[in-house]
Amino acid sequence: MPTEPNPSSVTPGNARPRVLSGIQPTADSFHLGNYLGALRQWVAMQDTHDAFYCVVDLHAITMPHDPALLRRRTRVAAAQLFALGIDPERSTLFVQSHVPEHTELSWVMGCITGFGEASRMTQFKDKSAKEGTSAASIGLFTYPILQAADILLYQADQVPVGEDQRQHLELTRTLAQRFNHRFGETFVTPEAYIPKATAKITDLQEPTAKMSKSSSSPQGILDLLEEPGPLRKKVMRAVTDTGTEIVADEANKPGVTNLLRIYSALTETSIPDLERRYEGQGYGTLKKDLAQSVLDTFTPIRERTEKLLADEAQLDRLLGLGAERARAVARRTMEDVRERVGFLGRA
Ligand code: ATP
Ligand code: LTN
Repeated sequence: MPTEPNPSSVTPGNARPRVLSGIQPTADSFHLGNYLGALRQWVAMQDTHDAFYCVVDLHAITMPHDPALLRRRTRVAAAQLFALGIDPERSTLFVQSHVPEHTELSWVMGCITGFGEASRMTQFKDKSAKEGTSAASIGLFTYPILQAADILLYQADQVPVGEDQRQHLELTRTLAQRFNHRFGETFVTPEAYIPKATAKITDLQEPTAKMSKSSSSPQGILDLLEEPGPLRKKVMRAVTDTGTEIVADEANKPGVTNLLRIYSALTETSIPDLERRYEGQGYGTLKKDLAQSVLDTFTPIRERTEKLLADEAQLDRLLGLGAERARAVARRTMEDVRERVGFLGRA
C-alpha cells in the first residue's frame, strides 16, 4: 500500500492554509443566519487563507426544484457573495456543477462510506422526515458524501460553517482518514471552523429553532436582500420573553438572548457590555437599535448585489474564471485519486 505523502496535499511552510466552503442556491436571498454563521467568516478568511468558495447547485437538486428558478438563484447567490466582499482577484468563487470532478470524487467516496454511517446523518433525517423517508431522493441521502468531495478535492484545511454542519464535517474527516489509510496519504483532514458566538442564529418568531431558508416563517427570518421597511418591522416584532430585563439567558430568555447575540456580532460589542448599556431600558430600545444596525449592514450589500445582477454577462464571466481556477486544483487531486484506487490510466 502506498504511504508516501501526496505533495498536492501538503501545505508548504510558507503557503497560506486553504479554506473551502459552500452554500446552496435554494432561496431568493441569503439570510442573517447564513451571514453571521458562515459568510462573514468567508470574507474575513480571504486575508489569511487561500480561499475557495462554491455555490453548490448539485446539492440544490436533492429536493424537488424548478430549473429556471435554480438558474436564477445560482446567479443571485454568486452576486450576493461578490457583494459581501468575496474578491475574485484573491479568492476562487465558482459554481459546483462547473467542475465535474465533484461528482466523480463523490462516487469514489460513496464507495468507502457505510450505509449505516450515512443513515445516521441528522440533516437527512430532518429533511426526509417531512415527506417520509421512502419519498426522499437517493441524492438527499448521499448529500453529505458530495459535500465531503467538495472539501477534499481542494485539500482544504478549514471549513467555515454553522453548527448544523458539524456532523457533515465529522463524516468528511472520517472519510479522508479512511481513504488515506486504505490507499495512502492523499487528502488533508479538514477542520470545521465554527465560531461559537454565531454558530446558531435562531428564528425571530421561534427563538429555540434555527433561522432557516426552508423552515422559518417569513416573519422569523431576516433576508439580506429584503427592503428596509419589512426588515425593521420584523425586528420590532421579534418574540421576546416575559420580564423586562435585557440579559443573556439561553434557557429562560431565548428570544432576548438571540437578539443580544445578533447585535453583539453586528456591532462587535461584547454581550456583557450590551447588558450594561441597556440596563433599565425596555426591549423596544434594544430592538430599535438592532434594526438600525441590521439595515446598516444589509443595505450596501443589497445595493451592490442589484448592480452585479444588472450585468449577467460579467457575472457569468467571473464565474467562468473561478471555475477554471477551481478545476485546475480539482483535476490534480482526481488524478491522484484515480491512481490510488487503481483505475487504469488512459493511453
Ligand atoms: P436550510 O435550513 O434550508 O437547510 P439554511 O438556511 O441552513 O438552509 P444553508 O445553505 O444550508 O442554509 O447554509 C449555508 C451556511 O449557513 C451553512 O454554513 C450553515 O451552517 C449556515 N447557517 C444556516 N443557518 C444558520 C443559522 N441559523 N445560524 C448559523 N449558521 C447558519
Ligand atoms: N451542506 C452545506 C452546504 C455545503 C458545504 C459544502 C459547506 C455543500 N458543500 C462544502 C461547506 C463545505 C449546507 O447545507 N450548509
